[in-house]
Amino acid sequence: MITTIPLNQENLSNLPESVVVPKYDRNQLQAGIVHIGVGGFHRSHEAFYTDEFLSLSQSTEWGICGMGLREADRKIGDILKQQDYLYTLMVKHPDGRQENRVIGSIVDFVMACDDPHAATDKLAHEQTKIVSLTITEGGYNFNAATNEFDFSNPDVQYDLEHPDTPKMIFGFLTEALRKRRAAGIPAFTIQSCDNIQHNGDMTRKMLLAFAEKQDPELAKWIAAEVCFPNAMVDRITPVTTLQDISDLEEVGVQDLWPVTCEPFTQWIIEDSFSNGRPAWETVGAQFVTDVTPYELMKIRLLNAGHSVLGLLGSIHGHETIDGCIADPLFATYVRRFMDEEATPILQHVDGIDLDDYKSTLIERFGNPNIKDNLARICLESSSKLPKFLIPTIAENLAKGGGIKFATLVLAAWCYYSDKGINKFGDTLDIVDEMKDELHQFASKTESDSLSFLKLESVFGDLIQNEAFTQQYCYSVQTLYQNVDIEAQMNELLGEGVLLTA
Ligand code: CS2
Repeated sequence: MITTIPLNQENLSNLPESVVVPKYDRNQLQAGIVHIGVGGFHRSHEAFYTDEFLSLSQSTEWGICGMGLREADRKIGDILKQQDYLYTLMVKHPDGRQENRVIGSIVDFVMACDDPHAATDKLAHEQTKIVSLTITEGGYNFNAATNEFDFSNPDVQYDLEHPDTPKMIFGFLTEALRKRRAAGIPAFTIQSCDNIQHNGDMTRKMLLAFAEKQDPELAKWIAAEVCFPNAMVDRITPVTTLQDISDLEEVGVQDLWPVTCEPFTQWIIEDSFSNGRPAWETVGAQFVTDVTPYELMKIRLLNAGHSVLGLLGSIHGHETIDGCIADPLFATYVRRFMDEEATPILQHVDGIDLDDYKSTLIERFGNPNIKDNLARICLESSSKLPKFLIPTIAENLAKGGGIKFATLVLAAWCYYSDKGINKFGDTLDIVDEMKDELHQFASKTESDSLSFLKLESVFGDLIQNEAFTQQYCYSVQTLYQNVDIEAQMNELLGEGVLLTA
């Protein structure tokens, strides 16, 4: 019989020897970082790097306080609290090996929506040196049609009028910075960890748009004092399943919400911090002066590759990314998309061989122990595709490059949003803030093939390009006539050898 030990600080020394535990004194840690949006990715990435850093250094200033702005964050906050903010990272190797490591870098959690004053006090505290964010691609309140901050959002309107009881991220950051300026405390760095090209610049632009409307003087101070480093972040982190929880129990650890991830991890950051930072370079992060080529490479190959497999695979009836890669048709399709459409418009990346990078991506996608569900990949596609895939189409159109592989993905997305079923008629679980709008535009496709593309806040002006609309009409009409996505993929690939996993 295996004894299962509940995870908490007191039990750390009783956990099975195979489980790595933090050896540093967590009681001494101050929270130099407040992280907003503690999901799986933060826990497998920044919190992991920081745990590694704390294990190697004598530092006491770089613990992490998690912060939740939305009701949906309560569950993770409560569980972390119950476990003294500890959790297990289960790193799953392709050969079946699994490393279990308890991460100790998170030392506190604040539910900001319960007490906005306390939350902005925490952010404004002089010990807080970095505010990092994983608020998802859609969290930046950016309108793709106008390229500007979206002031029509009711929460933005509320926050503009209620500076001291904000609801959304930009209201919280602005109020906290106002308090810091008033108290003569230096500004914190705002560090985005979302998959957006120039994520730091995007955060800066959005925050300044909001702050200028609310308090132009403060906006000037923010512009001068706050650093927003751009960064490329990478580690595939599937949604935790009940099976993961019981697998960990088999090992002897009772953790109510562990995180699973692949062994690969990468973090490339521009070294621009307002108020100090952990020496993350000592634990594998890379500091560079310009992150542009790295982020383009990652977003346009990995994230876009995921979306290609996610949407085509969902309609075909695949369930996971590794399931797609085990299917030679899908493995070949995604690689051809990468080689023929995404790569030609990428910049040269110093020290990186793009062919190797893509081969590694296919191997990572194929890790049979990372059961990365297509539902996670397709989640919030309306904020992902405008960042991951549509720019590749637009740039290829401008430069005369190929677009057929990516265009079929948009046609598949239309079918997916319209019908919400796969080719067998099974219902797909669609989660998207724009689900209703997507459905509304997609559902007119049978009478107007271009209807879906009229959703300007997602597709921008793609509909104006004739070369694109021709290809799109062909794909969407063929798909609606016969939902045999496989036939269209085969047709686009033409004669050629299929990759085998
Ligand atoms: C995925 C990412 O959300 C998505 O669609 O592509 O979460 C991806 O797994 C990570 O960016 C990997 O670093």
